[in-house]
Amino acid sequence: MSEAVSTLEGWFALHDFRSVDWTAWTSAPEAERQEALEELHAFMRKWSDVEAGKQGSSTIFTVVGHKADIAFMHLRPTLEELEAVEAEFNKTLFAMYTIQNYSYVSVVELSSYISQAENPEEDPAIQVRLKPALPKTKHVCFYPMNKKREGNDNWYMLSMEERRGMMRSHGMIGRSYAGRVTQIITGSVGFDDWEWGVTLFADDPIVFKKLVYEMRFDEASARFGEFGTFIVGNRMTEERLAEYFSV
Ligand code: 76R
Repeated sequence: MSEAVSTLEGWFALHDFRSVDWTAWTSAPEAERQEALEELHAFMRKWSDVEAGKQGSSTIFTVVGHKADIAFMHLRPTLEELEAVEAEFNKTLFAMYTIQNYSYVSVVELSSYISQAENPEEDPAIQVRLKPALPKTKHVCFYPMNKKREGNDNWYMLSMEERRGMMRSHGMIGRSYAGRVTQIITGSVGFDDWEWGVTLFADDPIVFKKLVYEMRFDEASARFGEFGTFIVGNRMTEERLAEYFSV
């Protein structure tokens, strides 16, 4: 049996994708729409307090295309807290105008292919990656992925050295995008339908296309990458909320 790579786990993650029931929304009384938006504003303020207190992080983005209209990404220290944010939101007036059409449950993961921390609990650089404040970039891209397990292309049958070599090459490509993109890798084996969630943050959406395309030529992705649905969108700010939902 090949050696499993050891991983460090940080905050739990929920990606919560919602479609807006536009027919119900546009025909709702103005006062009700205002109340619903006020609730969402209140949540956004509460979530920034959670982030300031280093008890998690949340971001909202709008999704372009039919897959959803609005998406929430929450990071929290425990699965119970993650459930609580989702349940609290579900009880709002605003949530009644939404339909949850996709969600993804995972946990922030750092693997040890490239570097191994001596004492991760005490290492501030590791801790900030395991418990990150979500970047406030203009755009977000999310997709789930697997490493292939088929015939000669079985990632899980490779030796540690072979996998490490490929992850090194993968990391080098990633690093050439430093400053233009931030990736958060969340592991979801045992939690959701794919093995990882990939969430990318950038101010220029073309960077998502270039990075993902360049990686397709790299062995770790070319031979072993299997991808789910891609979702891309624009960060929602308190200022943009009124405009997006105005009727
Ligand atoms: O964490 C590190 O910085 C070390 C190097 C590194 C690892 C171990 C790294 C760097 N990644 C790692 C692990 Mn990654 N990553 C993806 C995708 O679309 C595709 O083809 C793949 C989707 C992107 C775009 C991306 C970007 N990475 C992983 C893993 C876990 C694999 C495992 O354990 O088997 C997956 C699934 C994955 C997928 N990667 C980077 C990036 C970028 C931009 C970097 C550089 C990060 C930096 O240096 O800041």
